[in-house]
Amino acid sequence: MEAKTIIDTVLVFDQEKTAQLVQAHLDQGTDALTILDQALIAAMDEVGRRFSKGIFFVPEMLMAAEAMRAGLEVLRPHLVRADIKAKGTIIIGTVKGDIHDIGKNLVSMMLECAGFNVIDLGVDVSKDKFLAAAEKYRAQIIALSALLSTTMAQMEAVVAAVRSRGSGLKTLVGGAPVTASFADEIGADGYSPDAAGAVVVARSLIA
Ligand code: B12
Repeated sequence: MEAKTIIDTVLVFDQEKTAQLVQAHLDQGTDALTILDQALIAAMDEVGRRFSKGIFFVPEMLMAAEAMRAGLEVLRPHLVRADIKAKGTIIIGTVKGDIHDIGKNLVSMMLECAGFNVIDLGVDVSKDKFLAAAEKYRAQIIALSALLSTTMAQMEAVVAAVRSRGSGLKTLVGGAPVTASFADEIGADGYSPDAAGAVVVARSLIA
């Protein structure tokens, strides 16, 4: 797969062209996960680099995110894996103060494709909202996403509240600044650096 062309269309914020190229690669037989990793996620990494260097600003990040989303919509049906059906309900959301949702949406999509019942609470979700939803839907797992080092602390608050209830409800954390050692430190039950790994960890937490 020539990933560079898709990366380029994301970097010039072209939603239509990104979607077309993703479709073209699928038509040529490229695996959906390869397109996701080597083109769409790679493009967002470059967007992050340009933001850090002051080449891109928030509007550019947002437009690139929209282009990535257009590509993701084309990929969505191809990420379905009928062979790995699992059971269980997972509440997912981006923590309070944080509005990044691309990674969270990917994790949500992969979990759904793996056969979980996923309740997506969106972004900027408070601790109380996570807990209320877990109770309402009798969830087995609360999955938390954070993309800012400042909002990682929110994860700690949710995990602590879940642990103090001692109800068997599990927590799964992730997001670019989150590490396995941070997850350990705050007492989360599971961590994964990416969406595919989130499925594996979620299954092990429920088994
Ligand atoms: C796009 C983007 C935005 C968009 C978000 C649009 C959207 N709808 O999401 C907008 C423009 C809104 C934005 C705003 C801001 N952003 Co921003 N943003 C990014 C950018 C470029 C890409 C993020 C992304 O989508 N990556 C692609 C996805 C697929 O990757 P991911 O989110 O990491 O998810 C993967 C894994 O982490 C994991 N994962 C994610 N969630 C979960 C959850 C679970 C349970 C599990 C298991 C796994 C998991 O799986 C995913 C798939 O493999 C990053 C740079 C970067 N490379 O991360 C900066 C970045 C995150 N942003 C940053 C900053 C500073 C901001 C702002 C504060 C800027 C400002 N001055 O206003 C605001 C904050 C707004 C807020 N309150 O949240 C910094 C954060 C620095 C830090 N460590 O704190 C970064 C790192 C840029 C940088 N290099 O400085 N941003």
